[in-house]
Amino acid sequence: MTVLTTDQGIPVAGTGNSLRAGARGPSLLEDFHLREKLMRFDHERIPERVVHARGAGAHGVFKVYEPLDEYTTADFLTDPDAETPVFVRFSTVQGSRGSTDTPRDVRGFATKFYTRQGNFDLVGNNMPVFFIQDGIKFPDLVHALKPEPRHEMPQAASAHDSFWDFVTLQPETMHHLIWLMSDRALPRSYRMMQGFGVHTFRLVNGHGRSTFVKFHWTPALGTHSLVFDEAQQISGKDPDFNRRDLWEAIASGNFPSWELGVQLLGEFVLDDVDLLDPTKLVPEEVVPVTPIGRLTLNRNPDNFFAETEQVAFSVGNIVPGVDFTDDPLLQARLFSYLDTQLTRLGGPNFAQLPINRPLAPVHNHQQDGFHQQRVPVSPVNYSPSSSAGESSGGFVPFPETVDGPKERKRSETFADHYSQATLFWNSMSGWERSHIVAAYRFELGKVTSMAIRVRMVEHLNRIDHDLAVAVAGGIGVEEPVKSVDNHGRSSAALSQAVTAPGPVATRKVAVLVGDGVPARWVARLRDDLTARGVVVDLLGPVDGTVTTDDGLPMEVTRALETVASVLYDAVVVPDGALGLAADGLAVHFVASAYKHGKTLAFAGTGSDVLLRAQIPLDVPDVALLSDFSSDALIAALGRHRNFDRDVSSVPA
Ligand code: HDE
Repeated sequence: MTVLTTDQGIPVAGTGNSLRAGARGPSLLEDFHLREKLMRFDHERIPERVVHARGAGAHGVFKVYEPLDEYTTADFLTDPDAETPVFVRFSTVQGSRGSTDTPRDVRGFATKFYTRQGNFDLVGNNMPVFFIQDGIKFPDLVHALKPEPRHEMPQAASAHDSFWDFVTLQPETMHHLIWLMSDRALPRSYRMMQGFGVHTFRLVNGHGRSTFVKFHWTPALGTHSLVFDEAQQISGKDPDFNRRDLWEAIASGNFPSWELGVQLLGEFVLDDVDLLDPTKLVPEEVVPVTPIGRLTLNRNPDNFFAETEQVAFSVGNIVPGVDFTDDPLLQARLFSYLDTQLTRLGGPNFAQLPINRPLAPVHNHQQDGFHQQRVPVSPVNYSPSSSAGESSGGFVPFPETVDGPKERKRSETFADHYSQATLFWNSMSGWERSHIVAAYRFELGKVTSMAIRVRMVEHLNRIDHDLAVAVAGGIGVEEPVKSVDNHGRSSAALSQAVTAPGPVATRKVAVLVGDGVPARWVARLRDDLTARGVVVDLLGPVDGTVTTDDGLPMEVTRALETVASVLYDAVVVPDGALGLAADGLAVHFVASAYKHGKTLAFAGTGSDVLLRAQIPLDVPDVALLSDFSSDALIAALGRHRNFDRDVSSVPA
């Protein structure tokens, strides 16, 4: 058995009782074990990240498909044999560390590549554009977005006056805002969302030639979202929903993976897009995404604090062969990420923490400071010196010629704030549009100032007149007069409706059971589904067992009252389960699954439960399961949801 010791290595005899003057007497100050234990406890917390405080991380590997020497000298992008270790942290932006996983929010997608040439951090988001064009506005944006200073409300929510006051006075936010109002802000899983580097970066090859580049992550499981009502319910039912999903997938050996792709861009201004403007994207139809490698997450952290909490990303961590551009948002980030760690991680030596340590050797003359771990043995701590050689062959910045007057000025090429918001709107399917309208109505409906609502409708009217009319109608604002014509352009790649059906492995199916269910049928269905990697939970009226049609006990996974349909992707109601149709929880379960566009399958008397919930049995993805076939269910699961269903009158 391991002996319990103090931090000084002194064995302690026990940790259940403090040292007292007599069993009922006062505690003694000399109890060094008590004092040390409490001192350590009192200081367990570190400041949470000022943004992206809530997150989950995982280890993995990255491999490039083919050498990219034509574009870059970066070792991890030119050696297909190299398996580069990575650590990825996904996050929400607004909420504090203990907040829910599923608010309407942007998600962070930050990747640290531990390359042989040092650490490269790609600190991106799940949306390809950002709210503002210049980093000097970031504190204003975040102050407006975070809980209001008077009363620290609302938590992890953009639906409040200060946020909409700010964005309506800062029209460059309009493009990112419409992404935020779309289903992209509600990912079903971190494993099912895209990632983007957002800014334009450079790749630099061995001849010193630079190519502008935008980074894209594409999930193997497809890009899928929750619906807003579901996301709100999950916030209460399981606030760790996305974190748990990532953890369970990796723990069960279903390793999530993403393809890294690049848009290789030659020009500084492409049609009407200035590549230095982070509020713009380059449509994939104009410059396609070239797949270059694969990221696989294959190991959960051993300790959340040591790894996920202490990991320190920085946009400034780049390796030879990659470089920055003059995007003014990116330039500001180059200062911020290094600086913030001083407070968050308590001093300048955070790069020595195990999760931040590069695999490449570190040699320099930086020294001392809080929490120094290294014990330098060389007497030389300066450069040049008589005894130490100087380095060569390291990172050389791209020799961009820079010439201009010093001025606080935005480029004219950054002036268009609406046409890409229109592009996004035009690219949406019918159901995506209705979700966007509902989101604007919800958010603006919580804004108390009518002037702010009116201002927002005026902006929407410049994006698309029909959008503005639809939103205005829900928030008590007068219908605007059409002011501009929609340019009519669209980009199919922006819609989630056209993404191919994803694989079904790790999707969760609830089977509602009760006494009398057919044992063989349920077992066969479960085997069919689990053989394809689907997670099947048998939900019973209470924990323990139900008695099947052959009189034998069948173990249930969970009691119905401890879960909810929002935690599942599909529901099956078998034949013969006694009492289900009279169980309000079961009826509500199927009604809400239907409301959220999920697949429902039933057999025999299972239809009674659906009928009690007023669900029509003749719609395409409400499938009758017969002859033990689960094919219909699998096919529908692969399509994620049926968002075209009219569910407006479903009372759930
Ligand atoms: Fe960040 N951001 N950011 N950001 N950001 C931070 O760094 C900042 C921006 C992003 O999982 C902070 O270590 C400024 C864009 C992610 O640890 C901080 C500006 C994008 C994460 C910071 C931006 C991001 C952060 C807080 C405008 C997408 C979480 C703690 C100039 C491309 C990383 C920390 C993790 C975290 C500052 C804008 C993504 C304060 C000043 C654009 C994914 O340094």
